Amino acid sequence: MNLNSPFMAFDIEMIKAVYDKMPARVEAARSVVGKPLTLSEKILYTHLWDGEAREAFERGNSYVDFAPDRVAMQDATAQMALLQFMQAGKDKVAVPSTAHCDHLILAKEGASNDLKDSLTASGEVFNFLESVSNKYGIGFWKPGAGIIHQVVLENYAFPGGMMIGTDSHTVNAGGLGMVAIGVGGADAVDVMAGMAWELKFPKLIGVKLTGRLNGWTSAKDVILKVAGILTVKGGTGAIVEYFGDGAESLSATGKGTICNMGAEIGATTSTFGYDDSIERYLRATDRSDVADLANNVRTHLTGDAEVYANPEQYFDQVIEINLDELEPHINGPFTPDRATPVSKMRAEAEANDWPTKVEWGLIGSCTNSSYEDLARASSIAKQAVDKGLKTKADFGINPGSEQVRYTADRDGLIGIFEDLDAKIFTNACGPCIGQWARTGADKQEKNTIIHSFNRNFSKRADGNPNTHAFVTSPEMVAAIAISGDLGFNPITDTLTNDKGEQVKLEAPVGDELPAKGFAVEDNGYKAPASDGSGIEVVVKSDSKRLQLLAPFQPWDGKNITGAKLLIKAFGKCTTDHISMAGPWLRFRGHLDNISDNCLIGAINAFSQETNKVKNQLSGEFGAVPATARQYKAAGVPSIVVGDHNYGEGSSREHAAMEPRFLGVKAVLVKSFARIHETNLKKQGMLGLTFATEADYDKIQEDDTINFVDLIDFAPGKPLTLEFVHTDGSKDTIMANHTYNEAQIGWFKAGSALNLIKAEAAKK
Ligand code: MIC
Ligand code: SF4
Repeated sequence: MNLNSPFMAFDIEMIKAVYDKMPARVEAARSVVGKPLTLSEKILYTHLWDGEAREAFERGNSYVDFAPDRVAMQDATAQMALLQFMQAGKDKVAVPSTAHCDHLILAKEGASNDLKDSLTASGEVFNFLESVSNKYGIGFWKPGAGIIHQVVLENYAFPGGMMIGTDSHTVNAGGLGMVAIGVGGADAVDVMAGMAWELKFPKLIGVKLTGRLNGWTSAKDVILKVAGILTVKGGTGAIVEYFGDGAESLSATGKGTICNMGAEIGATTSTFGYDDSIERYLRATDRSDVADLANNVRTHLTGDAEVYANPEQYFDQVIEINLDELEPHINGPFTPDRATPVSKMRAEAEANDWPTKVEWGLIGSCTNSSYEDLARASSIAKQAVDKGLKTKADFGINPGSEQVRYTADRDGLIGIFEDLDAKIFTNACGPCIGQWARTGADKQEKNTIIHSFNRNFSKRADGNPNTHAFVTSPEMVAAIAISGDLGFNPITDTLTNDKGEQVKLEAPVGDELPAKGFAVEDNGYKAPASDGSGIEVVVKSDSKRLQLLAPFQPWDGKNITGAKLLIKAFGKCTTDHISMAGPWLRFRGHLDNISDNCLIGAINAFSQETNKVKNQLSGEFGAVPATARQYKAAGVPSIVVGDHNYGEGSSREHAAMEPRFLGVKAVLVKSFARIHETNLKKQGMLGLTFATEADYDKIQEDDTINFVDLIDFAPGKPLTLEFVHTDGSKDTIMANHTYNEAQIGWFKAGSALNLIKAEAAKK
């Protein structure tokens, strides 16, 4: 282990401590549960806050306190997380934590210019993150170091550990056998402040993988297929545990990619048992000491044999996928669960009138540009060069980390892409999060792009609602970018080369790990000061990018009455609809400014329009944020109504803080995505669900809303709301909630942070 590496002594001691306690905790859990255990249970029980195994928790229902081992934050969410942490009254983080600058970097011309421009444009934010990290003992990864999840996989993830991160794709670390969960910043504050972290004990979905990937099929296709089976809601409240021979045959980064996109099916997280491929990856990334420690407790780092032999008895749901038969998939457009096997794409596209001419192929996003991915995709690019083909679509690549980029460059992979005129963007999120200066996007033309990212919600990559974005494996992105045709099936189809000949692309090949080992000159890490007490964190009062937080007001103890309906959102309302990313990322540290994007992407159920709602005070129609600000100024509370899986997608707590800041008191929906529901609770909002879904239809545009029994707010007791219509009639609607005693405390205090502050002040 290299002492200058970011992997500090602090971590190895922490990992030892986890492995020391694991055997006894697993044994105790096995005896109280009274049956063999899945891997997920072993990790969860090992990380119980009080360490006390007790009778089986009710899966999907019991709130349980956990003690995660570490925290990771990315720049776009770290700002809010750390602005909150600064208020928690602590000198230092209680567990190893890192901040990663990856989201705020534009993709335009290519890495060197783009990175320079982004350093200028977002320097204030990067400096803020660097100085807060330095002060509070947080490891800092500077812009260009890589995408948080690739960097975590390379440096911090370890089998059997538990981590949380302020990004929904934190789940990526499941690829190394962790239970890694995406959360809002307020949850991260709990753990960094040394407090317990609460989660509903998850349900368990087992995915048995048999066979072996072959030909054009890649790890990405496993999750594209699973997404098709489970849909964007099917994993809600569950850990997806992969096992079987097929699982063991996958590379560690491939496993990471599968776990990663578990976020797209709403899963709490996904994980794989420790095996040889994970061990190989640990050793290849300079962590032989971790592999040795893991080998000592190897049997605890995977599910019990009985579980995997009879999974139906131990998991709530079991899915089986035979990798021998799995076809490459392309998912989309507009939702990541619309799964189409490559062989059916042409017919699907024609039937649905999706443009088949592909304008851009993009490789990147989390671990979708690992060394293995770049190696396999470059093998396709190389064939194109050798066979006299050019890309018909534009082609761009964001390597996953500087270590991956440097190594891929040394091994000639980057050069191959460049021979094909690909643009190499920064080691960062780039187009995946809308940080893409795509020429012509403002014309809003109907067009198709294909990428290896996870998400393809409307407007996500380039802001154009008419861009049809499709998700596929990196190697398939390369093939389709070369053909320029969404319907191209490389398994059967040929392409015409510069001599007019018909040529075929052979199936991709590529090393799982670099034969000559990984290398890097500057990995981009900056260790924090050992004593940060003298460091001053400066936030300028006139800054447009950063704003210190003012506490939200506590509940006044009264029923909320006379509230107005701000918007009844129709259909899909993801966090991208509630708090758009792209250009708005620049305000992630400034609550007032970013609130101007509040719900601007949500579809108004009464008009099917976006960002146009009725202001009940003036009778006029206006933008959602402006209307909310008018209600707030008039002292009128408001509420938001929504459909199913409201708040799907990202972990960004801005989607909860903005409405809170703008005076919204409650969000009443058919169902919530997990992270968003917690974020609402943490920020002192009421997150409620219709007891009778059909009541959604009763809500009218001019409604005034009164809570009838909020003063009796108690766990397990539904709330009663009156919707008074303009004709004087009213509907009484029952709303369920999942608040426990402590969470009701957050609501009463105005936010969870207000409680932490009050505690800190007592000491
Ligand atoms: C995303 O992929 O949507 C993001 C950007 O990484 C988000 C976090 C964010 O909104 O900052 C996520 O997935 O949590
Ligand atoms: Fe970044 Fe995209 Fe991964 Fe989110 S999904 S962390 S935006 S690369």
